[in-house]
Amino acid sequence: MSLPRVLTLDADPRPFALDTAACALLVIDMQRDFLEPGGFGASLGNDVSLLRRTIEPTRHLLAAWRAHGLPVIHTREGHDPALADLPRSKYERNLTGPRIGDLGPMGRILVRGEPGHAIIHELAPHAGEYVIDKPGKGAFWATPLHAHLQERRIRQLVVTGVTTEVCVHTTVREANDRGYDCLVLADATGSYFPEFHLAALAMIRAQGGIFGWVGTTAPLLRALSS
Ligand code: C5J
Repeated sequence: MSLPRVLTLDADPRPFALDTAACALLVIDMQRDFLEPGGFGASLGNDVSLLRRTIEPTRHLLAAWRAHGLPVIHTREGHDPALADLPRSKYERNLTGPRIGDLGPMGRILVRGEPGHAIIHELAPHAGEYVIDKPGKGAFWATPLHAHLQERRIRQLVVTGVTTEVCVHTTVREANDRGYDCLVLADATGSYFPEFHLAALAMIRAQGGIFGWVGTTAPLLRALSS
């Protein structure tokens, strides 16, 4: 099934004209460390079950997106086993629970190669999809993401993942400053704090879309299937 070059999608503050020849789906940090008990999110005292509502919309979107051979990029937050890329400030931030690098039920917390660092099985990357490991909250900092997108002439990002106000927001701000248009999907992004989720989305679409656009998966799924 061939797609029109441009899909016009309902979004705020105005419709988003998705250029199917210059876009990628960016799935941020859908890792066991954030979505399952015993990982990094839980170590900070969060109720990780609050993020699970994002899984089904993202799974459906991935299936529809992949059916057209459109590019998918996954990110994973984490650190190398020696913690050489872990700033002291980030390490010391958690005063109460186990810290990054400590052993938990899913291996060492937020460390690459450990079971908790993996993307949840429901959204596991397919062969050939680009997986970016990032030490920070933003997917552009200390990663090859910008070069990867530039090489492929990608100018638009459809953004999903967790958490809305931390890694999604940081990445969207970084992308915006580098000239990418971002459409952030509300039902496929989530936070441990529902009020932060809403506020973060409001910040993106405010002031005429100061950082980007906010939509949902439904119009995109309809456009991809029609
Ligand atoms: C956090 C993230 N919340 N992926 N990381 O520390 O949003």
